[in-house]
Amino acid sequence: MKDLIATAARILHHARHPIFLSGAGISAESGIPTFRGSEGLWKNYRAEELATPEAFARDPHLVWQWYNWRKERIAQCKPNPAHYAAAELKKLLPELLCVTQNVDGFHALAGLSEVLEMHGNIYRTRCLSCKTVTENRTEITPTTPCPACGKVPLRPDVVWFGEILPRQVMDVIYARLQIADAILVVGTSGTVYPAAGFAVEVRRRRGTVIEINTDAAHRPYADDIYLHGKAGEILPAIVDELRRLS
Ligand code: BV8
Repeated sequence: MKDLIATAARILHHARHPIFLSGAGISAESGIPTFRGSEGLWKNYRAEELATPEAFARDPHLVWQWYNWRKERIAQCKPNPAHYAAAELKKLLPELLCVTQNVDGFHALAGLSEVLEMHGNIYRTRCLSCKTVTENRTEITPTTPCPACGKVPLRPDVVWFGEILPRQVMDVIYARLQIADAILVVGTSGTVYPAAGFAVEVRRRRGTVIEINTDAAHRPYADDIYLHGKAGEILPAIVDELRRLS
Protein backbone atom coordinates (compact mmCIF):
# COMPACT_ATOMS: atom_id res chain seq x y z
CA MET A 1 0.00 0.00 0.00
CA LYS A 2 2.89 2.38 0.80
CA ASP A 3 4.20 2.09 -2.76
CA LEU A 4 0.72 2.64 -4.21
CA ILE A 5 0.29 5.75 -2.06
CA ALA A 6 3.67 7.06 -3.24
CA THR A 7 2.68 6.36 -6.85
CA ALA A 8 -0.67 8.08 -6.41
CA ALA A 9 1.02 11.13 -4.85
CA ARG A 10 3.59 11.28 -7.66
CA ILE A 11 0.89 11.10 -10.36
CA LEU A 12 -1.16 13.83 -8.68
CA HIS A 13 1.98 15.96 -8.19
CA HIS A 14 2.78 15.80 -11.92
CA ALA A 15 -0.79 15.99 -13.20
CA ARG A 16 -1.55 19.23 -15.02
CA HIS A 17 -5.36 19.04 -14.87
CA PRO A 18 -6.38 16.69 -12.01
CA ILE A 19 -9.91 16.11 -10.69
CA PHE A 20 -11.00 15.07 -7.19
CA LEU A 21 -14.41 13.34 -6.92
CA SER A 22 -15.94 12.19 -3.63
CA GLY A 23 -19.01 10.17 -2.76
CA ALA A 24 -20.82 9.13 0.39
CA GLY A 25 -17.88 6.92 1.46
CA ILE A 26 -15.76 9.96 2.36
CA SER A 27 -18.31 10.85 5.05
CA ALA A 28 -18.76 7.27 6.31
CA GLU A 29 -16.08 7.70 9.02
CA SER A 30 -17.95 10.81 10.19
CA GLY A 31 -20.86 8.51 11.01
CA ILE A 32 -23.08 9.45 8.05
CA PRO A 33 -24.65 6.33 6.50
CA THR A 34 -23.69 5.71 2.87
CA PHE A 35 -26.45 5.13 0.33
CA ARG A 36 -25.81 1.59 -0.71
CA GLY A 37 -24.05 0.19 2.31
CA SER A 38 -25.90 -2.02 4.82
CA GLU A 39 -26.82 1.04 6.90
CA GLY A 40 -27.96 2.95 3.82
CA LEU A 41 -31.64 2.25 4.20
CA TRP A 42 -34.12 4.45 6.01
CA LYS A 43 -37.37 2.77 7.11
CA ASN A 44 -36.58 0.16 4.42
CA TYR A 45 -36.65 2.76 1.68
CA ARG A 46 -33.74 3.08 -0.76
CA ALA A 47 -32.51 6.53 -1.81
CA GLU A 48 -33.69 5.89 -5.36
CA GLU A 49 -37.27 5.54 -4.03
CA LEU A 50 -37.29 8.79 -2.05
CA ALA A 51 -34.89 11.13 -3.89
CA THR A 52 -37.21 11.68 -6.87
CA PRO A 53 -39.71 14.38 -7.89
CA GLU A 54 -42.37 11.65 -8.19
CA ALA A 55 -41.84 10.54 -4.57
CA PHE A 56 -42.09 14.18 -3.42
CA ALA A 57 -45.28 14.76 -5.41
CA ARG A 58 -46.76 11.51 -4.06
CA ASP A 59 -45.81 11.95 -0.41
CA PRO A 60 -43.97 15.18 0.47
CA HIS A 61 -44.33 14.40 4.18
CA LEU A 62 -42.40 11.13 3.84
CA VAL A 63 -39.67 12.76 1.74
CA TRP A 64 -39.30 15.65 4.16
CA GLN A 65 -39.22 13.16 7.07
CA TRP A 66 -36.27 11.48 5.36
CA TYR A 67 -34.43 14.76 4.75
CA ASN A 68 -35.14 16.05 8.27
CA TRP A 69 -33.77 12.76 9.67
CA ARG A 70 -30.64 13.11 7.51
CA LYS A 71 -30.15 16.78 8.41
CA GLU A 72 -30.41 15.92 12.11
CA ARG A 73 -28.03 12.95 11.70
CA ILE A 74 -25.47 15.05 9.79
CA ALA A 75 -25.75 17.86 12.37
CA GLN A 76 -24.57 15.34 15.02
CA CYS A 77 -21.51 14.41 12.95
CA LYS A 78 -18.39 16.29 11.95
CA PRO A 79 -15.89 16.19 9.12
CA ASN A 80 -13.29 13.42 9.42
CA PRO A 81 -9.55 13.36 8.49
CA ALA A 82 -10.47 12.57 4.87
CA HIS A 83 -12.34 15.88 4.50
CA TYR A 84 -9.44 17.82 6.01
CA ALA A 85 -6.98 15.96 3.79
CA ALA A 86 -9.05 16.89 0.73
CA ALA A 87 -8.78 20.56 1.75
CA GLU A 88 -4.98 20.13 2.13
CA LEU A 89 -4.84 18.45 -1.27
CA LYS A 90 -6.39 21.52 -2.86
CA LYS A 91 -3.80 23.74 -1.17
CA LEU A 92 -0.96 21.53 -2.47
CA LEU A 93 -2.51 21.15 -5.94
CA PRO A 94 -4.11 24.51 -6.80
CA GLU A 95 -5.12 23.17 -10.24
CA LEU A 96 -7.22 20.38 -8.64
CA LEU A 97 -10.90 20.60 -9.57
CA CYS A 98 -12.81 19.36 -6.52
CA VAL A 99 -16.25 17.81 -7.03
CA THR A 100 -18.49 16.03 -4.56
CA GLN A 101 -21.67 14.02 -4.98
CA ASN A 102 -22.38 14.54 -1.30
CA VAL A 103 -24.95 17.00 0.01
CA ASP A 104 -23.67 17.12 3.63
CA GLY A 105 -21.53 20.24 3.22
CA PHE A 106 -18.62 18.58 5.07
CA HIS A 107 -15.97 19.48 2.49
CA ALA A 108 -16.69 23.19 2.96
CA LEU A 109 -16.87 22.70 6.74
CA ALA A 110 -13.37 21.16 6.60
CA GLY A 111 -11.99 24.18 4.74
CA LEU A 112 -12.38 23.11 1.11
CA SER A 113 -14.40 26.10 -0.06
CA GLU A 114 -13.83 25.58 -3.78
CA VAL A 115 -15.78 22.33 -4.06
CA LEU A 116 -18.52 21.80 -6.64
CA GLU A 117 -21.53 20.23 -4.86
CA MET A 118 -22.92 18.63 -8.00
CA HIS A 119 -25.95 17.14 -6.25
CA GLY A 120 -26.74 20.24 -4.19
CA ASN A 121 -26.76 20.74 -0.43
CA ILE A 122 -29.14 19.25 2.14
CA TYR A 123 -29.13 22.46 4.19
CA ARG A 124 -30.62 24.51 1.37
CA THR A 125 -34.32 24.57 0.50
CA ARG A 126 -35.89 25.79 -2.75
CA CYS A 127 -39.40 27.23 -3.15
CA LEU A 128 -41.43 25.43 -5.81
CA SER A 129 -43.29 28.67 -6.53
CA CYS A 130 -40.72 31.49 -6.59
CA LYS A 131 -37.59 29.26 -6.80
CA THR A 132 -35.93 31.21 -3.95
CA VAL A 133 -33.15 29.17 -2.36
CA THR A 134 -32.54 29.62 1.36
CA GLU A 135 -30.16 28.12 3.92
CA ASN A 136 -32.15 26.14 6.42
CA ARG A 137 -31.00 24.01 9.35
CA THR A 138 -34.38 23.55 11.00
CA GLU A 139 -37.04 20.92 10.42
CA ILE A 140 -39.12 21.57 7.29
CA THR A 141 -42.59 20.21 6.50
CA PRO A 142 -44.67 20.48 3.32
CA THR A 143 -46.56 23.33 5.04
CA THR A 144 -43.46 25.38 5.92
CA PRO A 145 -44.01 28.63 4.01
CA CYS A 146 -41.37 30.07 1.68
CA PRO A 147 -39.59 32.92 3.53
CA ALA A 148 -39.72 34.99 0.32
CA CYS A 149 -43.21 34.46 -1.12
CA GLY A 150 -44.98 32.67 1.72
CA LYS A 151 -46.18 29.86 -0.56
CA VAL A 152 -45.79 26.09 -0.02
CA PRO A 153 -44.21 23.65 -0.49
CA LEU A 154 -40.48 24.04 -0.15
CA ARG A 155 -38.24 21.24 -1.44
CA PRO A 156 -34.67 20.25 -0.59
CA ASP A 157 -32.22 22.07 -2.90
CA VAL A 158 -30.65 18.83 -4.09
CA VAL A 159 -30.64 17.01 -7.44
CA TRP A 160 -33.05 14.09 -7.44
CA PHE A 161 -32.93 11.03 -9.67
CA GLY A 162 -34.37 11.93 -13.04
CA GLU A 163 -33.43 15.62 -12.62
CA ILE A 164 -30.74 17.36 -14.61
CA LEU A 165 -27.70 18.67 -12.79
CA PRO A 166 -26.91 22.38 -12.36
CA ARG A 167 -25.76 23.61 -15.78
CA GLN A 168 -23.06 25.93 -14.50
CA VAL A 169 -21.53 23.13 -12.42
CA MET A 170 -21.66 20.56 -15.22
CA ASP A 171 -20.13 22.97 -17.73
CA VAL A 172 -17.07 23.37 -15.50
CA ILE A 173 -16.78 19.61 -14.95
CA TYR A 174 -17.19 18.70 -18.62
CA ALA A 175 -14.64 21.33 -19.65
CA ARG A 176 -12.13 19.84 -17.21
CA LEU A 177 -12.90 16.30 -18.38
CA GLN A 178 -11.73 17.32 -21.86
CA ILE A 179 -8.19 17.87 -20.54
CA ALA A 180 -8.03 15.88 -17.28
CA ASP A 181 -4.91 13.72 -16.99
CA ALA A 182 -5.77 12.22 -13.59
CA ILE A 183 -8.82 11.72 -11.37
CA LEU A 184 -8.81 10.78 -7.69
CA VAL A 185 -12.12 9.05 -6.86
CA VAL A 186 -12.84 8.69 -3.14
CA GLY A 187 -15.65 6.66 -1.56
CA THR A 188 -18.15 6.21 -4.32
CA SER A 189 -19.79 3.05 -5.63
CA GLY A 190 -19.76 4.51 -9.14
CA THR A 191 -23.42 3.69 -9.66
CA VAL A 192 -24.93 7.14 -10.11
CA TYR A 193 -24.57 9.05 -13.37
CA PRO A 194 -23.28 11.35 -14.64
CA ALA A 195 -20.65 11.24 -11.80
CA ALA A 196 -20.02 7.54 -12.47
CA GLY A 197 -18.94 8.43 -15.98
CA PHE A 198 -16.17 10.85 -15.01
CA ALA A 199 -13.49 8.21 -14.35
CA VAL A 200 -14.52 6.40 -17.53
CA GLU A 201 -13.96 9.63 -19.50
CA VAL A 202 -10.55 10.27 -17.92
CA ARG A 203 -9.52 6.69 -18.68
CA ARG A 204 -10.78 7.03 -22.26
CA ARG A 205 -8.44 10.00 -22.69
CA ARG A 206 -5.53 7.94 -21.34
CA GLY A 207 -5.62 9.73 -18.00
CA THR A 208 -4.94 7.93 -14.72
CA VAL A 209 -7.73 6.85 -12.36
CA ILE A 210 -6.82 6.61 -8.69
CA GLU A 211 -9.53 5.12 -6.45
CA ILE A 212 -9.85 4.95 -2.68
CA ASN A 213 -12.54 2.53 -1.53
CA THR A 214 -13.11 0.08 1.31
CA ASP A 215 -14.96 -2.36 -0.93
CA ALA A 216 -12.67 -5.19 -1.97
CA ALA A 217 -15.30 -6.28 -4.49
CA HIS A 218 -15.14 -2.85 -6.14
CA ARG A 219 -13.96 -3.75 -9.62
CA PRO A 220 -11.20 -1.31 -10.56
CA TYR A 221 -9.94 -1.33 -14.13
CA ALA A 222 -6.57 -3.01 -14.65
CA ASP A 223 -4.76 0.26 -15.25
CA ASP A 224 -6.31 2.01 -12.27
CA ILE A 225 -4.46 2.65 -9.06
CA TYR A 226 -6.76 1.05 -6.49
CA LEU A 227 -6.12 1.96 -2.87
CA HIS A 228 -8.22 -0.49 -0.86
CA GLY A 229 -8.97 1.05 2.52
CA LYS A 230 -10.51 3.91 4.45
CA ALA A 231 -10.49 7.41 3.01
CA GLY A 232 -9.76 8.78 6.50
CA GLU A 233 -6.45 6.88 6.52
CA ILE A 234 -5.35 6.82 2.89
CA LEU A 235 -6.11 10.42 1.88
CA PRO A 236 -3.97 11.90 4.71
CA ALA A 237 -1.16 9.52 3.71
CA ILE A 238 -1.31 10.78 0.12
CA VAL A 239 -1.17 14.37 1.43
CA ASP A 240 1.90 13.54 3.55
CA GLU A 241 3.60 12.05 0.49
CA LEU A 242 2.66 15.06 -1.63
CA ARG A 243 4.14 17.41 0.96
CA ARG A 244 7.45 15.51 0.62
CA LEU A 245 7.32 15.99 -3.15
CA SER A 246 6.35 19.66 -3.01
C1 BV8 B 1 -29.29 13.03 -14.70
C2 BV8 B 1 -28.78 13.90 -4.09
C3 BV8 B 1 -30.19 13.62 -16.83
C4 BV8 B 1 -30.03 13.65 -3.36
C5 BV8 B 1 -28.27 11.98 -5.51
C6 BV8 B 1 -26.93 6.88 -17.45
C7 BV8 B 1 -26.97 5.51 -17.23
C8 BV8 B 1 -27.82 4.97 -16.27
C9 BV8 B 1 -28.66 5.80 -15.50
C10 BV8 B 1 -28.61 7.13 -15.73
C11 BV8 B 1 -27.77 7.70 -16.68
N1 BV8 B 1 -27.95 9.04 -16.65
C12 BV8 B 1 -28.87 9.34 -15.74
C13 BV8 B 1 -29.31 8.19 -15.16
C14 BV8 B 1 -30.34 8.08 -14.15
C15 BV8 B 1 -29.78 8.38 -12.75
C16 BV8 B 1 -28.84 7.29 -12.28
O1 BV8 B 1 -27.63 7.42 -12.38
N2 BV8 B 1 -29.44 6.27 -11.68
C17 BV8 B 1 -28.65 5.21 -11.11
C18 BV8 B 1 -29.36 4.68 -9.87
C19 BV8 B 1 -28.44 4.14 -12.17
N3 BV8 B 1 -29.10 9.65 -12.71
C20 BV8 B 1 -29.83 10.76 -12.59
O2 BV8 B 1 -31.04 10.77 -12.59
C21 BV8 B 1 -29.06 12.06 -12.50
N4 BV8 B 1 -29.66 13.01 -13.40
O3 BV8 B 1 -28.41 12.37 -15.17
O4 BV8 B 1 -30.12 13.87 -15.46
C22 BV8 B 1 -30.92 12.31 -17.05
C23 BV8 B 1 -32.02 11.98 -16.26
C24 BV8 B 1 -32.68 10.75 -16.50
C25 BV8 B 1 -32.22 9.88 -17.49
C26 BV8 B 1 -31.10 10.24 -18.26
C27 BV8 B 1 -30.45 11.45 -18.04
C28 BV8 B 1 -29.18 12.66 -11.10
C29 BV8 B 1 -28.45 11.79 -10.12
C30 BV8 B 1 -28.38 12.52 -8.77
C31 BV8 B 1 -29.20 11.79 -7.75
N5 BV8 B 1 -29.03 12.43 -6.45
N6 BV8 B 1 -28.11 12.64 -4.35
C32 BV8 B 1 -29.77 13.21 -1.95
O5 BV8 B 1 -28.62 12.96 -1.55
O6 BV8 B 1 -30.79 13.12 -1.24
S1 BV8 B 1 -27.40 10.57 -5.77
C33 BV8 B 1 -26.83 9.88 -4.34
O7 BV8 B 1 -26.01 8.80 -4.75
C34 BV8 B 1 -25.91 10.72 -3.49
O8 BV8 B 1 -25.60 11.98 -4.00
C35 BV8 B 1 -24.62 9.89 -3.47
O9 BV8 B 1 -23.49 10.61 -3.27
C36 BV8 B 1 -24.72 9.34 -4.82
C37 BV8 B 1 -23.80 8.29 -5.28
O10 BV8 B 1 -23.68 7.32 -4.28
P1 BV8 B 1 -22.24 7.16 -3.60
O11 BV8 B 1 -21.79 8.49 -3.17
O12 BV8 B 1 -21.35 6.40 -4.50
O13 BV8 B 1 -22.62 6.35 -2.30
P2 BV8 B 1 -22.76 4.76 -2.18
O14 BV8 B 1 -23.38 4.49 -0.85
O15 BV8 B 1 -23.39 4.22 -3.42
O16 BV8 B 1 -21.25 4.23 -2.18
C38 BV8 B 1 -20.38 4.56 -1.13
C39 BV8 B 1 -19.03 3.96 -1.49
O17 BV8 B 1 -18.07 4.32 -0.48
C40 BV8 B 1 -19.03 2.45 -1.55
O18 BV8 B 1 -18.33 2.04 -2.74
C41 BV8 B 1 -18.25 2.03 -0.31
O19 BV8 B 1 -17.50 0.84 -0.54
C42 BV8 B 1 -17.34 3.19 -0.11
N7 BV8 B 1 -16.91 3.46 1.27
C43 BV8 B 1 -17.66 3.29 2.41
N8 BV8 B 1 -16.92 3.70 3.47
C44 BV8 B 1 -15.73 4.16 2.98
C45 BV8 B 1 -15.73 4.00 1.59
N9 BV8 B 1 -14.68 4.35 0.82
C46 BV8 B 1 -13.59 4.86 1.45
N10 BV8 B 1 -13.53 5.06 2.79
C47 BV8 B 1 -14.57 4.71 3.58
N11 BV8 B 1 -14.49 4.87 4.91
